[in-house]
Amino acid sequence: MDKINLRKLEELNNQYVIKIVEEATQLCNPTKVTVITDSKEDINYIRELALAVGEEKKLKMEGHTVHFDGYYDQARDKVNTRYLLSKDVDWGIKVNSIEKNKGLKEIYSYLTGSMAGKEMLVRFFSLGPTNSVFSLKALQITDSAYVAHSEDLLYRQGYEEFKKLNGSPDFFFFFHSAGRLENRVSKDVDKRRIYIDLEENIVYSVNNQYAGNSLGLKKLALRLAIKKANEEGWLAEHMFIMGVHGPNGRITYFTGAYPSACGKTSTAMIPGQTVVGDDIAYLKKIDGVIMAANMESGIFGIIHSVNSENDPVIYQALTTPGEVIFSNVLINNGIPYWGRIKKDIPDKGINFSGEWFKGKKDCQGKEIPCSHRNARYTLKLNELNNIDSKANDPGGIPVKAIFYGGRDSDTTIPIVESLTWAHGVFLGATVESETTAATLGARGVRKYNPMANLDFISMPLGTYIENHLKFTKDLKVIPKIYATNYFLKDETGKCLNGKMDKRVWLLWAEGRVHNEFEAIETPVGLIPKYEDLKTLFIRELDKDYTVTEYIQQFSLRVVKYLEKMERMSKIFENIQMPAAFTEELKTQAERLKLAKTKYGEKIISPFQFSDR
Ligand code: SPV
Ligand code: MN
Repeated sequence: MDKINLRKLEELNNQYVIKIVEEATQLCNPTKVTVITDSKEDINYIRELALAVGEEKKLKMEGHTVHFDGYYDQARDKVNTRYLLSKDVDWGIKVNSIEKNKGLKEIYSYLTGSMAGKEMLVRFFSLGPTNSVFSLKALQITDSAYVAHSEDLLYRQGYEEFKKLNGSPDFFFFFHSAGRLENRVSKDVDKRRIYIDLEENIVYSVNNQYAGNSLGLKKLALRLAIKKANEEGWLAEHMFIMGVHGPNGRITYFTGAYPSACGKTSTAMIPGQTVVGDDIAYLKKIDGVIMAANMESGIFGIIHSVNSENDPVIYQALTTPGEVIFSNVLINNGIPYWGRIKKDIPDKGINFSGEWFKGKKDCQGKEIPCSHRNARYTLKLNELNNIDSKANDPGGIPVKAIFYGGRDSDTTIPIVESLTWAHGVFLGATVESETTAATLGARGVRKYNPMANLDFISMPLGTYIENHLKFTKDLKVIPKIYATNYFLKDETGKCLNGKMDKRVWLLWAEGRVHNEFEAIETPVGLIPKYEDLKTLFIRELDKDYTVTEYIQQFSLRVVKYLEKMERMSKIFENIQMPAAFTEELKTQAERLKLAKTKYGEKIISPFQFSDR
């Protein structure tokens, strides 16, 4: 390391940081070590480096670049993401782990010499707003300028924040190497490993580039944060945060958890509302109120089917000058294209498979689409014209309602309000999402995903749920909880809702928070009245909402619901869950059975319940 870079490190007055950097340098053998501060020059250096080494290429539009991950490195690698554990754990969920010493030995062997001929970048970030009780410090070492650049767009600078640690080791450390490159993509993907050391707050990631694997601050930091939150009495969630704009300029803040590709970003981006964050939120109780902060400051969003109709705000940002990294899309003549863009897609170009042409097949004879289904865009939230004015508030944002959503074609109604907080926790804990044709494996298989956080829960599930249940203790205002389902279909397979209908669900919930609408009690929770939805559909979407639509969408498919309760009973049978949760499961099933007997029907119209 040269003197200038060494001085930048020394200014932090943190011997732990110095030791980590020294050891990483010895191990990985980079040609050069560059320490990046919060200065404009340093950040611009990263931007330029990503272009100079070819990890990103300039596109026609000012500020736009494209990056490609390897053909086999297009999504989170769940199989090779493992906890380093010194003894077995029983978390009640499948835990992917490796014996700690064995795992360390393996990952160290892959990291040895991994940066030969490359530059090691040392970066400092703040998870959550700076100067805030939410802020966690994160040190990232990587040999990928694309990773370092992406983190610039997605996280807040933390070099100055690190000085405030006063030499303490209380920070997360993410150690990444893309490994050997061929055509600028990781060559040894068979040796891709992501190993998480919860005891030391370190994540090692090697032989990969896809952001979900390589960017320590994203889902890898979430796993460390979930453990830390459990120890300190707060919550780290896979949630958006948004401002819902009610009548007369009123803004009510919501959070919402949805599994990947189930409408989380599109909810946070619904026209007319403002966004605070779209992926990860920290929730803390402050003066008797649940306050939430976005631990990120940008969006790493799925680009498939983003178009001017479905996602006008994002589409606008993706088609105007500004800093945007496109990944794994199709490039033709310096212009990016992707599936369902709703404009003509050229027959050829460069995509994640290299030179692409329409009809190109992979080695298994399967047609390669123009862009990968998990192709993404990365941008700063402040590139968007709907960013909320409190997005960076160090005190966080007061949460008035929480949404949970899955992907379910035949069971759950579009929106329901929980009867109580505990019932809401139950609704969140029993989220299911169906696999789509675009994900690996069979179509329509239901996957259970509590709080949409299953992949990241780094502790016993029962304790995690218990933490949610007791979170309302000493609260002055208890947020309302809603379960949504944007994917309900009729018996012919037709979707029962339009993409924008969620705007009405949000505004109905917003009105409920302010006691403006009555609701109908059903065995699964409180549902909207037809008249209120009719008014809201006209007010928000200028759409005539018919009684037939209401009946189709809000009838209780009671047999299907009971099947879901059965599935849940089976799943939770062998997991140690809090008594309050088990009680909710039991009583909801009982209420459903009672209704089935009382009305003698498989499907019960919402009007039956309102006539009581
Ligand atoms: C998700 O899959 O939930 C994402 C993208 O937000 S990733 O960074 O891959 O986790
Ligand atoms: Mn996510």
